[in-house]
Amino acid sequence: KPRLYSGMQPSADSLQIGNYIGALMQWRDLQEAYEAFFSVVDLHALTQPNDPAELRAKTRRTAAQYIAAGIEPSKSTLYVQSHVPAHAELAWILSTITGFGEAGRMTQFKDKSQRYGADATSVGLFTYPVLMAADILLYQTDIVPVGDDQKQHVELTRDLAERFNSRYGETFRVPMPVIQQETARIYDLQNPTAKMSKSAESDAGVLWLLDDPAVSAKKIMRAVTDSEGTVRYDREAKPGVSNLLVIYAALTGRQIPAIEDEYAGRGYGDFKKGLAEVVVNEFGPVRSRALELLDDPAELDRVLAANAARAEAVANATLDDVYDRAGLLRRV
Ligand code: AQP
Repeated sequence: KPRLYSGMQPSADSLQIGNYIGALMQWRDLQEAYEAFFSVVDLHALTQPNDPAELRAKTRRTAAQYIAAGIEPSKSTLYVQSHVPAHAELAWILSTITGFGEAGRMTQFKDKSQRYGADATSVGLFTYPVLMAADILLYQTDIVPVGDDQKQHVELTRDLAERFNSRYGETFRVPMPVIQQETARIYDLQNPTAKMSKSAESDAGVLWLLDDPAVSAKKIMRAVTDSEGTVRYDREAKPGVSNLLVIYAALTGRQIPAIEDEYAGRGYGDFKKGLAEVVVNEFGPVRSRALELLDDPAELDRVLAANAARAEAVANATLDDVYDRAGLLRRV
């Protein structure tokens, strides 16, 4: 089977519906046809300020939500990035073949460093894409399903793989990014031209996977719309309603025109009630399964340890080859 790699940062207590629709639902479908590696990228999360106890909790919570959303740890390799030391080790090697100017062109770094300010911008934030390249290349990955915003990082990964291969001989498989559809992009309910995000300033427009169903329903009823009153997809003129239609369609597997027809001549209130029901029905079981898993952290940790061992076997084989080719004297 071809290999697939993807991951998410444990940057909040709960994932949001954009992570679910844009990533988890696709991962769940892809895990049948691919040998998949899904990581909770805690080393990446360290590039933002973190409370240590909270980071640990968020890491477990993120893993529990992967499983609750249908990622099967017996089928896919679901592990915590820092459990496999090869990630940090390969990142170092790759950093030695990454140009300073090349890394400086990464738009996510430019955006984030501007947002954080000079004092909070670390070297780790700068080399984030190199660590991401290491994540992907360690597993001889064929495809990387990512959002549009990560495309540049996967391009860098490909460049680094090709550079290493031409300098030291064929070592890495060169991965392809699989960019998710625009219809899989979810926007903030209160600010529907901004991407819904775990780190949004206000949580009024964020639908959390682990929110109480009543809270999710209330957020949907309060979502920003427009004064036209027609349930119709038009991303430019009606970003709020269009976003709700995309969520509705993604969670039900229905086409947007069919949903528009169903709500033709009815107001936004009815439409929002319908969507709230869809969201609560979809998330209810995911939420209770995640909470159940979190009730037994020892068992969850055991699953993660077993999966890390599987990941490590693949990662270490690549790293060994890399060290050897790069000319590092091997310990006997
Ligand atoms: N709004 C979104 N719509 C569709 N997909 C989304 N993803 C995130 N937000 C949306 C996808 O979820 C995965 C999460 O990746 P990440 O945790 O590395 O960080 P991110 O993309 O930056 O997601 P967040 O939620 O906005 O997190 P923070 O606030 O921590 O940066 C990716 O596959 C992403 O495409």
